[in-house]
Amino acid sequence: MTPPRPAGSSRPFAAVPAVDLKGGRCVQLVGGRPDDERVSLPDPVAVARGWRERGFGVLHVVDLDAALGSGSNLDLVRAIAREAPGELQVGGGVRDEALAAELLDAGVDRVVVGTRAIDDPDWLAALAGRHPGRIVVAADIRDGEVLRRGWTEGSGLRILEVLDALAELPLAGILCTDVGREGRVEGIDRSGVLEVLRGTAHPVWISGGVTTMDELRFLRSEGAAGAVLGMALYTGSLDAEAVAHAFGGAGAEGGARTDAGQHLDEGQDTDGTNQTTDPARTRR
Ligand code: AMZ
Repeated sequence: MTPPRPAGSSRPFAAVPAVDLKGGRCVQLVGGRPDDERVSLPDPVAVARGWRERGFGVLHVVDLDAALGSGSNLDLVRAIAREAPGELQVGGGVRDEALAAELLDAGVDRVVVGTRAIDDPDWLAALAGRHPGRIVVAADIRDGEVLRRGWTEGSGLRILEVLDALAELPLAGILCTDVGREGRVEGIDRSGVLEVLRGTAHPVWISGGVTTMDELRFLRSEGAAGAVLGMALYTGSLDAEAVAHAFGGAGAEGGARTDAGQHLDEGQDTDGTNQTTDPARTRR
């Protein structure tokens, strides 16, 4: 097993807006439940472009229909890669190598794989071996158990055992979403996050409930590769420009780390933007 990362790692950190696709729209769900849709925007490509324009170097796109087995938004993913260029990670419904390869060919930097990665370790090892540094495993959890199939089923596996099993693979990293916190804008479970960060030497993106600049500073100082931001950005709880300025520029791999955020105080975190003209802020 590879040694866990030391606390205070200087690995670059990126705050990464989520663009979750469902029925051709950009949505935000609570706890990943399709019946609890709080944000629904008609033009995901415009939303993605909006995040780029605000200064986010990395975007995280999830095809929720594909993750839930109810359809595909692949054309939209391709359009985002083409029309909102920049560092991009994409997941949801990647259950065969052909789709992973197609996404990489379309300009996606990292492909996120959940269900099949958990169900089929041999397939994952082959995939990671063929695309070293390009595959992220989604180890999304509720009460420490790793979930599968659009978070509708448990796997019976605990997060730390999954992290151990992944230690030797040439992955781009691990995405860990705290499903019980996703969409609630109530903050992260810091001790749970630390357990995950200390349980693996792979880069880790944390997702689910990230709500404040202080949490972003915490995740950066504890050595996370990034934080995927959803509801807090879409509802304006987190100020997009302040986040992008402080944490948006560094790619997960090798981008220049910006420390500008350390010069902002909490008062500055929430001012200075025109939220009404931003398509990504429009709630419908
Ligand atoms: O919101 C959900 N119900 C949901 C979601 N956002 N279910 C899965 N996912 C994401 C995971 C990961 O990025 O966080 O889909 C990806 C994994 O999909 P799959 O199909 O490989 O398990």
